Amino acid sequence: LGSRAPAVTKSVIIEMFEWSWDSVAAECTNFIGPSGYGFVQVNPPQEHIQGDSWWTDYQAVSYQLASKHGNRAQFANMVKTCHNAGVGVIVASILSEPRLPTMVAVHTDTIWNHMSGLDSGTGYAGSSFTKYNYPGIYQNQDFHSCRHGINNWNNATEVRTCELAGLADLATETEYVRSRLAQYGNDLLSLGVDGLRLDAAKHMAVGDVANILSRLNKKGTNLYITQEVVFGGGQPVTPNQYTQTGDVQEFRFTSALRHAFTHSSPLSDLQNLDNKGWVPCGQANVFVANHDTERNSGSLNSNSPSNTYTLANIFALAHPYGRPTVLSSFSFSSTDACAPNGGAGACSGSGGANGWLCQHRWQAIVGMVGFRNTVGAATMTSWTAPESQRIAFGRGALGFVAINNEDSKWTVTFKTTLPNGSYCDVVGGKLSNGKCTGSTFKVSGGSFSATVPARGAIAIHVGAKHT
Ligand code: LM2
Ligand code: CA
Repeated sequence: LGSRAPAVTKSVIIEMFEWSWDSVAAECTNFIGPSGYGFVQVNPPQEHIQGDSWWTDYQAVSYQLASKHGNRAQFANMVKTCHNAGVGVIVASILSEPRLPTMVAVHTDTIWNHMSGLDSGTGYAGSSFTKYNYPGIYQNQDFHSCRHGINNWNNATEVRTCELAGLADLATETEYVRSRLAQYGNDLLSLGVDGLRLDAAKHMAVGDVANILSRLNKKGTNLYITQEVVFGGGQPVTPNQYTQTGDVQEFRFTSALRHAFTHSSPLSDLQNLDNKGWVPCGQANVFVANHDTERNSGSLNSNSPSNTYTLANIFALAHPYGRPTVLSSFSFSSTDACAPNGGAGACSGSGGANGWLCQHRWQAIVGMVGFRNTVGAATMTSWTAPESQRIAFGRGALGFVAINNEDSKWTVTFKTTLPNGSYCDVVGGKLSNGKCTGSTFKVSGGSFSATVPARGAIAIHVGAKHT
């Protein structure tokens, strides 16, 4: 890597779905920081209903930081540990960008739209509640008067004031609710949280979101906001309406990848994603799958055939559109099933352990994180798609990727603007102590020859180049 290489920025988020705070902290230190991820997104940390399903944490009952993932001290320790991640770990032995800072920023999934759906109960930390009455926090008048589910998604008022999945819907236009939600947000920020994923943002008016954000202490400095606004064809509430309050999760990207990688549409249609009417490139937060879509057929998931889940992740990390989130989740036989080991996430080597999938450790994925960190904002170059399910492109003179979503291997000579030299394929291996553990490709005079495996990919970049 020459001295004129651009400054590396770490842009990739991992959604650490259902990981406990202690296990996220350990993983930040052991792997996430040193391997080049920039951010972790963790589950909602506030007190929630009791129960055996993973989704109990989406039913808030108080703002105590006391959840099945850990208590306040553990949450604070996680943020601190991730901020200090990797200190003392030998970076070069894990990836090939030793100049990277190892700090990992922490984003918190944040529920501002609703409280719980149960009629009554006792929360995880002992708080009693009934629906519409959370003692000391909210009472009847703090909830919208539409006390039933959303029936008509073509009516913006219903989408914003009726009940998503029967969850008590907060009157986010009122002074008291806004101030209480901002107080919760500020509590998270006081513990060092760097960003918020606004759960169910679609179900809050943009003006309400803007108002609450304006009350946050860190607003305008370093706070990252990504908003969950699920696109629905023909609906009046759209993802693009939320760009004034932060990044927006672009679910059309998720479904386009599902269609393309399952051969329902040409992969080659995904060259330019800026002209599709989606959230603008600089504000889109994109993913192959999140915790909802991996369960509801909205996306590919780790059970998808023919390596398509991994190939789609390679695509998402290689393509310049949006800021990618990699899901790190667990295998499940029923969609409600809670996480293994009481949420104590665990990985092993380049894979998972105890039912945890540890997608963030898969070589193809972590290798592409290094690719993305290296290519930064470089424009797409040298696009080629000789067949609809075979694509390749460069990112300026910094990286090149080829994806073969066919059942037979693809032997080809690629044109590239990469400088001459020997490059390590980061999909199949890594450069470790100057040796590539996978295939090496030799660029000479603006081209290189390769055989891309059936349902496979190769990727090379100047950060993993033999000297
Ligand atoms: C989200 N984004 O807007 C989360 O990404 C999603 O995971 C949440 O649903 C949802 N919004 C509410 O925050 C999950 C889960 C649902 C579950 C809710 C609430 O996908 O299945 O709903 O959390 O825990 C469950 C029951 C549902 C019931 C509801 C209320 O599955 O049948 O509805 O609780 O008791 C009557
Ligand atoms: Ca609402």
